[in-house]
Amino acid sequence: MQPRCALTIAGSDSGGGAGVQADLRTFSAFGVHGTTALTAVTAQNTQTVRSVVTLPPAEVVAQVRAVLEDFAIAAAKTGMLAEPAIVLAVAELARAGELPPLVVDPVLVSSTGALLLADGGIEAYRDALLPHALLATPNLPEAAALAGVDVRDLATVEDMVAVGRTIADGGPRAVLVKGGHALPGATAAHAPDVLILGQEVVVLDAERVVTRNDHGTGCSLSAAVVAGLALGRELRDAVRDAKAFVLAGLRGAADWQLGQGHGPIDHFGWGP
Ligand code: PXL
Repeated sequence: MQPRCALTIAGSDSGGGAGVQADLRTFSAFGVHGTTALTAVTAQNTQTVRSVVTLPPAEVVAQVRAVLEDFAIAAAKTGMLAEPAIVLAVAELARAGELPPLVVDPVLVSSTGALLLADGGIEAYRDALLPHALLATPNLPEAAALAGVDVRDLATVEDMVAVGRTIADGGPRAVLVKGGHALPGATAAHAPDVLILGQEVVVLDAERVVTRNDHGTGCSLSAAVVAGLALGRELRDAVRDAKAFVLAGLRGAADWQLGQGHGPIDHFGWGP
């Protein structure tokens, strides 16, 4: 027996809560060996993103190829891609058939409100990268941006289904619209996600964990799906398991005080 391998194409969070740091912890929690193609270095902590340095797209591609040419990578994800040129470079790898099944987490802003994607990035995702995704995992603001609607118009589960279908029409095989960014007016005790899988709609309901320690939940969710896929699970089961994994992580870290702001979740069941 030896571990399966997965790849994350994402940015570094110096605070260790999100980005490749969260992805690698998630892969490890599933017993999957994680490889990385770094897109950007962020100087950040639990409170703020101070600065971002983006790597040249060619260097992102070089990392991806170095990994893919040596490891049997069973599944991959993208996180923070920072700039349209990097989105397009990854899309070209996917178009050329060089990438394994791909989960695209269309990262736009950090949980502390910093912009993590430059102008033109949304269009690059929509037109070039999403058509090659097995699964896209937008949260509500990201889903609204990708579908060209106002996030304030996403008020019900039915709205989430509609926006998910619009995004799915653009290419990804499946879309998971994440409700964690509270639907305005919806039941605040719940955080329903909606999975669009072809004609099928699966509503994944879960309690909302009230905590400031929510940094890296999106990264961890998409990484957990990738880990599940790498372990041979069906997409639907991988998504369910991933949601349960993040919920457990939120619960375990709910009272942690690592940093003064949005701390990380509990990837390893360390608990209170
Ligand atoms: O959660 C999105 C995200 C992705 N990648 C990096 C981040 C963040 C949020 O802060 O810092 C590097």
